[in-house]
Amino acid sequence: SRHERLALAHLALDGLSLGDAFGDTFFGRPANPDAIRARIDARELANAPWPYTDDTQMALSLVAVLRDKGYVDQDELAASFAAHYEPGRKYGASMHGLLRGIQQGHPWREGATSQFEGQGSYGNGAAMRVAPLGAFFADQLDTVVEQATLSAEVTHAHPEAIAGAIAIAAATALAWQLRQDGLLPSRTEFIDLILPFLPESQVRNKARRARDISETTSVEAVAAMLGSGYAISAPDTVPFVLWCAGEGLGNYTEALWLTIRGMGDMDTTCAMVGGIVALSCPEPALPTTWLATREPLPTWVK
Ligand code: F2R
Repeated sequence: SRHERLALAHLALDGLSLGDAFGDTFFGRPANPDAIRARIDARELANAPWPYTDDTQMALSLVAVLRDKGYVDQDELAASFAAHYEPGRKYGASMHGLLRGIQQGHPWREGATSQFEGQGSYGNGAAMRVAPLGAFFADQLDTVVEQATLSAEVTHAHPEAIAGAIAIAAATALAWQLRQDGLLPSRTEFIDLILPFLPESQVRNKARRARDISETTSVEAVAAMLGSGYAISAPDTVPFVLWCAGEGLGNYTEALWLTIRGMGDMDTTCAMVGGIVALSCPEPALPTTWLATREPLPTWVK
């Protein structure tokens, strides 16, 4: 039922926003990887509150549109992104102009397709917000692919950004399906299930590499091999996220501690991994003490 779908979308939203807020507490600190690694080794959490960023802010709109419409109404989604645009949430550079343009009445499609001299954005912003959509349509993978594409197009017209969104949404849906079946696959098996849904792209090629990396490889080496989002692009972020999610299925906090070791775009890698892995965990999926430290989500998405 719509009610059950929405409950799954909210679980993914909590997993995503908690990952986003957790990751952001490591991000932008003095650029000293050793200090960050020492905190990770000591499992040292930042003091409350943990503010969330653009990843969550845009995911809230997606959940609100799914709640109200039951599908991705692109005009509604664009309007919601613009209505809830908060410039201080650390959006990707091109989003400011795009969302201000929509606020001023410019058509979203024109804005999205004209980004970067007509290429469209291949940033990771379409993938970072999409896990709740994968959860909402978790029992229908073809619909996940179609609706993830529609949700991406509103801001990210580049095929790589769309492939990234499909990958994260499909991973979330599959995480839920596998849990329903009582299965906890290996990372290799998990990524193998995602690959058939991905269009030909760098994201897919690198996801295949993520599937095939040997079991003894450290997360730091994987981040160096695949990229962990320093370029904040979909191909530089999503394959690493699939590797981390595949390794961390069934254990939310360990999945995030693993992901954070990869450094890079930490709020966004953790948001994506958190959204996926939340759907794979036994209840309660998320640590209540961590949830209590995250900035509360606004009431308009309830
Ligand atoms: N690191 C950020 N945001 C920057 C924070 C700036 C500032 N310090 C602040 O505090 O406000 N994280 C956020 O950005 C990522 C999501 O980005 P999104 O939504 O995809 O944005 P954008 O600008 O479209 O793409 C990101 C960058 O990718 C490069 N790029 C994309 N398409 C390109 C193309 N066709 N050609 C060339 N370059 C392209 C550009 O550098 C874009 O700015 C998330 O990590 C989010 O948390």
